[in-house]
Amino acid sequence: MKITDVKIIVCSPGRNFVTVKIFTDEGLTGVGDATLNGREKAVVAYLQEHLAPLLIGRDPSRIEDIWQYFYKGAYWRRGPVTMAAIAGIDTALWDIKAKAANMPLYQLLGGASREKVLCYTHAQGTDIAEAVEAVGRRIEQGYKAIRVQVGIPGLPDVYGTGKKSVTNNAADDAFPHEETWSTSKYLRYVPELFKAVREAHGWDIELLHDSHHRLTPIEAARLGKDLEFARLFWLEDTVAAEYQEGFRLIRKHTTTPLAVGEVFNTIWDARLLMEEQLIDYIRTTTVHAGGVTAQRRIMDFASVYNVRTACHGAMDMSPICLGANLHLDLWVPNFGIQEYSGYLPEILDVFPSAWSLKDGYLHPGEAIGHGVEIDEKLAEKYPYQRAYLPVNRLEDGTLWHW
Ligand code: CS2
Ligand code: MG
Repeated sequence: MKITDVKIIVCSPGRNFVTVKIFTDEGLTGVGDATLNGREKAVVAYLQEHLAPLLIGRDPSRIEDIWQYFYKGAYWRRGPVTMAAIAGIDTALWDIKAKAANMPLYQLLGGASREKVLCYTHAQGTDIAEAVEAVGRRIEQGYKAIRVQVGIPGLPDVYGTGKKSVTNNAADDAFPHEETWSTSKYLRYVPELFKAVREAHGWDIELLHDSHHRLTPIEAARLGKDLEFARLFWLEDTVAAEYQEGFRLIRKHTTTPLAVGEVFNTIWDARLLMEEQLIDYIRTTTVHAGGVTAQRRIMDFASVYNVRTACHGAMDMSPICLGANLHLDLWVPNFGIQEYSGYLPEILDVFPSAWSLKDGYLHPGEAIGHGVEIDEKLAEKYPYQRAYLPVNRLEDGTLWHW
């Protein structure tokens, strides 16, 4: 079999997505997600100019060799743009290989290790009452695990609670939306949120929270301690994790489980965190960590150190990324949980998917390949529109972590 063409499809059904579609001389095609929220066109250029021309004529079954060729062959290794581009190609090649083998991707990885994939979804409110109500609605929908975010009194809008934050897509602005932040206001208020949620909804629901990289290690340690009463499933992205050793301080002070890694793009970003068991869940996801080939490697490495998987699954991961994640989730022995923040209906129209959701559990389905396609005709109806993730400033104007 030979690769005959590679198409990079950019569309915006509610938000921008970058999709790689690979064609072969035997009529099989495969698709992969290469979306990098807020920097989509950088990945498109990387693919169109530097990688796609090198694929024509290659044997699509040589997935590992192609991955190494693009990873080592770049010389300038790693980074979100490079690894998202490689991910789009890699995921499409695994799709083709599983189709050629006439089986769902999870069978090619080693078969199912479970019957269904536990997921968590999002609930948020501009205040505690709204957030508590939102959690109730998610429980009624059957979810077993819910991430809870809340607006902070005195701050105009906070990550995960405003319209722009929820869609992560400020397409209606020429510049990134600017949020305002106060760590002290946040640290005082979040324990109140979880006290109210536990009082209202009890203990049979798993609760998660995302600090979105904004704390210092000692502030993260304080929050972890202050939240131990709530027995969270995890506290996510407390500290921007370039300085992995910083997590030793957090670990010393709290037993609240920690999750990190959605912004990581190679195993090296998480190596020390996992080797020293400074985290409990690794959040890398297929589109940002270099595809199925690399994600499987990270998952296996994590299993050596009692770290469980927790693929990032916000709306800016396309249904293709979710589909590929779900095949890995069904196979991986050290599975933790899969994020599922849901999709706008127009997104699911553009990306017909075999995966399904029932009573808080997902399943990739039994379609051959990873089970997700792209409706190219429909995708054309949603042209790309430049959009930015928000930025975050402290009350004195200092540019902070978003
Ligand atoms: C968040 C994401 O889902 C999460 O855990 O951190 O929504 C994140 O803000 C976006 O994926 C960024 O594009
Ligand atoms: Mg997050």
